[in-house]
Amino acid sequence: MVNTITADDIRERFSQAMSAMYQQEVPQYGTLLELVADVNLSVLENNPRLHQQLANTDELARLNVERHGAIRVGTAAELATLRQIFAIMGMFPVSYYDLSQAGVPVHSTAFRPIDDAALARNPFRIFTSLLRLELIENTSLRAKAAEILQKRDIFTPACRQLISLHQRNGGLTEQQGAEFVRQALETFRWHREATVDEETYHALHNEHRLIADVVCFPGCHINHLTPRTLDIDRVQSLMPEYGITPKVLIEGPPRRDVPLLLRQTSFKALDEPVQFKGDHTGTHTARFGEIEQRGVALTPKGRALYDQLLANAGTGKDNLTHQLHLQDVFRPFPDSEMLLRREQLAYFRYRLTPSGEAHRQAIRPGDDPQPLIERGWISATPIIYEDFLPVSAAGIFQSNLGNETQARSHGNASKTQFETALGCEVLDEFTLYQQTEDRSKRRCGLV
Ligand code: OOG
Ligand code: NI
Repeated sequence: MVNTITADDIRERFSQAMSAMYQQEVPQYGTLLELVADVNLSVLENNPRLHQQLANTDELARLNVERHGAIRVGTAAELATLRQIFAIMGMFPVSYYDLSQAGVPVHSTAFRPIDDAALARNPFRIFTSLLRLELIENTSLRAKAAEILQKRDIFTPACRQLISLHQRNGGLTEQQGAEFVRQALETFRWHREATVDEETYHALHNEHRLIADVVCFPGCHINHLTPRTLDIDRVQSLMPEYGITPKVLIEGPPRRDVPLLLRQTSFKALDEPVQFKGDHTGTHTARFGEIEQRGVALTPKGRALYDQLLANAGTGKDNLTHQLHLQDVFRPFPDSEMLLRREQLAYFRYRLTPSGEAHRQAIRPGDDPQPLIERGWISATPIIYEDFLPVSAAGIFQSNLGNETQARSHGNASKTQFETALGCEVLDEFTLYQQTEDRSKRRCGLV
């Protein structure tokens, strides 16, 4: 095909277009981007070792473009079409998250790039939730919600045509790619005109605020777009100075010398004017802001320890008490790259240094990397966690649903049901990290 545009290029353009649109829709997001950029710059200035490490691992360039967004859809067909759209952008479903345990009637996956080069270029991710209508207890309301969802098409006709064109031709031209980005973006735009009357909105809202959010609008509006910071504690404490009110607690692990997994915080959802059918107006809270700090991806062993410690921690009333308590609770978790590596708690990327290159023939498959690292032949850097944490996601959902939403269990996880809706299996995150580590070892001659 002549003049094809790559999936990486389409994703890059789409994430830029999405960020520009969200800045228009939610001006506080622009302020948040400035704050995060300022803090990242000062962290790098004060920490030359981190600066060097990020530069060496191609992480520096991606930092300023790194975002994740979140959307919620209502039907299996919508989810399956999204899978095709994201595939065109080189994003694939990784992991299954059951949020029903936290009283949120959805289950989710994250669409994201999976190979090293694509992640280094632009690791844009979309946390995507599917509403579980079967969890609406009131049967007539459930039927009504299903009927409303059946009637809508959240994709533009041109977007559908470009998806088919991509499937037929195995790619898009530059011009088609640009048009695809424009058309796909429409699905994620905020619409102040609801598709239902005020009464229906309130009936669905009373069942669960999230149900109204998914069912009552003509698209699946992006509900937040999250930049990545290198110091989340600093951003959280500076937010009020920038006119932003953060949620009380930072979710996830405590601050560490070697950051683990993912830490997140958000600011409250906005009250936005809505026009209902039949000429009534009201408000809806949908969109909010979030920031995150990413750390090393944990192995199943590391993750089990993390989950166990976090379960013991509970939640504190204010962030300072909570963080100090978490620091205490996490003491058994080793906090040096060397120990995390030796105890196989986290994944690392191995590289030959220039002197390692010179001694390549002395390195044998099966060699213990540790002495080679000490000799300066091999460097090992943490593999960044690219996924999400269900407990953290639940905390983010909850804080933006209003704290009146108490946790209630909604039955069993239903991964198979989710995959049927999606039209394929979700990828296993641990397998992906293990493959990345193994590939890097192979390049060094260690396996
Ligand atoms: C998604 C919340 C989860 C995260 O970063 O964990 C999430 C939503 O509210 O739709 O985005
Ligand atoms: Ni998020």
